[in-house]
Amino acid sequence: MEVELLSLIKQKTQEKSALKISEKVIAGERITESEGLYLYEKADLGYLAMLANYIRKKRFGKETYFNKNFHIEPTNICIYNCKFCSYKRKKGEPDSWDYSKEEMLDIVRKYKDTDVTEVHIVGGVHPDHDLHFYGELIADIKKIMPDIHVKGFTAVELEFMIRKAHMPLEEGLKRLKEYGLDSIPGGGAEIFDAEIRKEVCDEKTTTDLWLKIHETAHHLGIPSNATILYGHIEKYEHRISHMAALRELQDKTNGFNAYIPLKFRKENNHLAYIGEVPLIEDLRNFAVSRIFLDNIPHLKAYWPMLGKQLTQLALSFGVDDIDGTIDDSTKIYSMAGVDEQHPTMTTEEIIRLIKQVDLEPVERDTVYNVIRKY
Ligand code: V47
Ligand code: SF4
Repeated sequence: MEVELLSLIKQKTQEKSALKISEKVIAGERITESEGLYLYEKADLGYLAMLANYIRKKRFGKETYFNKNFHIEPTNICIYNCKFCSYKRKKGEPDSWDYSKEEMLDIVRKYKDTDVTEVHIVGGVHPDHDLHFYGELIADIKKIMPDIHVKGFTAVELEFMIRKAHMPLEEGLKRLKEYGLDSIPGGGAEIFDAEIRKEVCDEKTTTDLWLKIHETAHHLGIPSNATILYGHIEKYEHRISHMAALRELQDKTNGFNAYIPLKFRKENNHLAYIGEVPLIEDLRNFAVSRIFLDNIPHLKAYWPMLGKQLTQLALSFGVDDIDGTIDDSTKIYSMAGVDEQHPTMTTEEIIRLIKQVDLEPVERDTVYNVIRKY
């Protein structure tokens, strides 16, 4: 496979840098930040696909992961004002919501006798809700579904709820683990570069604190994911420095399971004037992420954001995971203009989507234990 790939790449490119990078990748060596930048700026898309797909196939063969999950979005009331956000509302605004604990438990009860394995909880940063409010929610969810995996709260939500409960960070995370928190989703990372972060989400948890929260969680045995929000005002160098920070932390903790690039969607927010990057840019970004981030095992295409067709294409650009079946309940993207207004896929649809591109669907749990192969 290696020899074939190298000779194919040699036929396709005379570029010295491209050849050197492919030799490194095939030898299992890490590429540098300037090589990563080269990939974004200069590399041919076909070459990127070959290299990214080579890595993906070497690790996972044709296996393509998904899980059975549902979302709870407790509230869209938020103390912050991220410019890219189409979702946040102020208290009292007509399309705001703020579910009571009982309303959220009613959502959980709908899944009680199903084979769903994960609940993903993410929402706005509500000014009144502290760690104990959410901790009790988690504990009560587990009374209804004792085996469900609770993947909950971005580092941004965690920072606020722990601060609101007047607890130090580590103690707060420990307490949430005791309540039943199993893992942390990757949101809130946005873009780590200080200047760009200031431009797009000035008030939000700083980069250092986002990284600290994930590092502390990993030390406590709470795994997590990481995201990037790309395709707005950032440049390629900022995507590279973002991934470099994650790669460095992962070297220390090995606590990240998946990297999830989130494409900026433009409707109903203050950055709408920028527009959206073309699909080709999404594919380039997936491939470079797969090649650069050599120590985060899974690369996830979040289909409710990308749409089903682009998700299928992404599977040839290094992606090995397409998230879950998801219920009707995620509004972050539908409010930002994504075509999938009711993002649900049945297990059969997910399986078909994966098989149509000659890959093998594998149902996993949140931490990638295999549940069933189809
Ligand atoms: O941090 C907000 C993003 C994130 C927009 O860990 C937007 O498995 C695009 O955390 N266009 C939250 N993106 C979502 C999140 C997540 C999603 C999927 C899987 C996982 C996981 C985590 O949503 C926010 C922000 O980056 N977001 N507005 C927008 N207009
Ligand atoms: Fe609040 Fe999250 Fe929207 Fe930022 S992205 S305003 S933190 S809901």
